[in-house]
Amino acid sequence: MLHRDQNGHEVLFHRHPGNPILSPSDWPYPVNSVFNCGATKLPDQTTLLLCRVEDRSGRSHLCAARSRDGFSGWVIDPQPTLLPDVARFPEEVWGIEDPRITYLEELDRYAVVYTSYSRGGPGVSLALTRDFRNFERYGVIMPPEDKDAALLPRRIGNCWALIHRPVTTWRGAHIWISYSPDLRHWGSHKLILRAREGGWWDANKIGLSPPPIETAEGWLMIYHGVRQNASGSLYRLGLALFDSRTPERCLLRGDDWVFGPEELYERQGDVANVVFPCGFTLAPDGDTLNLYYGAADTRIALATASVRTLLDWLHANGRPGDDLSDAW
Ligand code: BMA
Repeated sequence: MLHRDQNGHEVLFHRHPGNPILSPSDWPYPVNSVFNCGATKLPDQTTLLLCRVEDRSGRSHLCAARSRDGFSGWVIDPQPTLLPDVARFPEEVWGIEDPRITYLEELDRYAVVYTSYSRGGPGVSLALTRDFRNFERYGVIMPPEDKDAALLPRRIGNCWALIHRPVTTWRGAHIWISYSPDLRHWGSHKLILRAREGGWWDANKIGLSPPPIETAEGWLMIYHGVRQNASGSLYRLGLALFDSRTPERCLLRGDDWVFGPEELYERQGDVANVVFPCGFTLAPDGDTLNLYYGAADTRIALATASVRTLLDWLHANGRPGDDLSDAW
């Protein structure tokens, strides 16, 4: 059934009535804020969120929360799950942030790709884990300034693929893909989606939100666009679809944003007007998407959508990907 909002726009994402589902006061130890979380389903169907937690030093670490139904009864680790390890990884000096989780069947491990906040700016770091208790850290895999990164769940040809967002001086910050045979050595870098210009909602700065979602039609990407205005930054979400065998090829990109801050818990907080998903899970029906997002950099909320409906919307409202031959 088609839902429309009061302005006549099709509603693609439905907020959970229990939002926000996790807040700083839920934490078993003192914290300032809990937000941008990676998400996955464990083998027993428990939902695990790996949450970014900011303490009163201003730095972030990661903490796991587990729930049977994915929205209530959260069991939160009594201590931080993954702390910066500055002695071994000095690039984590100002904290670790915004994890994206991808299960790698070939390795039977979850890959956690996160932002390491170094003196030189944010970079992309990787850790592998089986249980979210012990982590094998790979260190920095993309040097600063780079963030908003996630792995695809399987190799493309012989290589792993990483989506990420380096900052270049060419008209803003765009989304790239890079490939690696071993998760350590990265190359074949390609720009795959560029920020638009001028008055667009996604002008100048875009980034991957949760890891791309594999569908029969290709990789469905939910990305954020950052609009600068007189009151600051406005974070909203858009959709794009990439070829399943050649994920650097954008098949469709929507013009309009599809989800943005509306509710008070998204509009007010440490950083106003931010919805920032870093993770999703799929329901057993294979279609219902649970999107977990940081709301105003303060708390965590959940919105659901139908993957089929998102694809239909892209077919009806999308246009073919840009020619990026002049993007270098
Ligand atoms: C981005 C990231 C996110 C944050 C957002 C809004 O650059 O740092 O972690 O949620 O800004 O502050």
